[in-house]
Amino acid sequence: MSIIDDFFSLKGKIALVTGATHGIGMALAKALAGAGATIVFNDLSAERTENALKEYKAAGINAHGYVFDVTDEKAVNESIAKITGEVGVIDILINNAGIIKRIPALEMSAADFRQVVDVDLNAPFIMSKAVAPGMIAKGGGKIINICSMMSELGRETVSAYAAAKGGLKMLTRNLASEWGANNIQVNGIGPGYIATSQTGPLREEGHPFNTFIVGRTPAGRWGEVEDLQGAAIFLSSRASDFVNGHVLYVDGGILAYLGKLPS
Ligand code: NAP
Ligand code: GCO
Repeated sequence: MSIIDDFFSLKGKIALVTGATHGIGMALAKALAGAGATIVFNDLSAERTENALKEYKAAGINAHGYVFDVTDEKAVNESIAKITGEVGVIDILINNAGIIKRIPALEMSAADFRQVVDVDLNAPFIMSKAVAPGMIAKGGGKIINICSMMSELGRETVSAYAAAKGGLKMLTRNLASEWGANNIQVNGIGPGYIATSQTGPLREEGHPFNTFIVGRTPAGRWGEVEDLQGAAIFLSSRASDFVNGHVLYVDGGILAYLGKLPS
């Protein structure tokens, strides 16, 4: 066996990626499939799940799709039991499903704030708690939480998202602390600004954010979903067995950079 296979192969592993019908989730699922894992994913909509199954199939991936809401604890527990029966015990969980609401804090309702925290922070807790017993019984597992630049930084209009993603970084550290002795590694990936539907409104022609973010990123460009694939394979594989509670920022250097001097 080559050293690459020994460290990075995911053959025989079952990976569940939440919200993986498109965007970052689908790219991460495809990466894990390429490394040999069996892919399970979910979405809120049956139609999007069906379409994604076709897209995975076209890419040569025999994925398993389920429809459930990651914030609904009862539905999550029932779905994990179903997946365990139909596919097997989950070895790798990627908590990817997420939402954002860009509303200034003074105008944001508590209901909107709660909804963002529910999807971006409470749901990763619910999901992790649902898969951990299977991992513990099996002797270990990997959980990857998709964090954000907003796990470290704030900006106008994203108070709920920043609160949730900052909380997700600390949930990552806490679950790593609680479950490390069970050989479960809980880590995060912190994407920079990535071109997906979530950031579509910020990338529209002429939007000042587009120029702002390219200037704020030492790499000088938006990230592509493929930029995150290597980090996902690393944190899912044996290569990261002694990496725990870490957030790996894949941001083209944003967090290292003070920003350009105005010309
Ligand atoms: P996206 O295109 O909006 O995808 C988000 C996915 O989450 C969608 O498939 C969505 O399903 C699903 N989802 C939302 N609420 C759900 C729920 N309650 N139950 C199940 N699935 C649900 O966003 P993305 O850009 O790929 O982002 C993926 C993750 O990366 C998110 O956590 C996001 O915060 C994070 N992130 C993104 C960026 C970026 O620059 N794009 C940067 C850092 C972090 P539907 O399509 O059915 O709504
Ligand atoms: C925003 C963006 C971000 C990104 C991402 C950065 O409005 O500032 O949507 O929050 O999506 O999470 O890492």
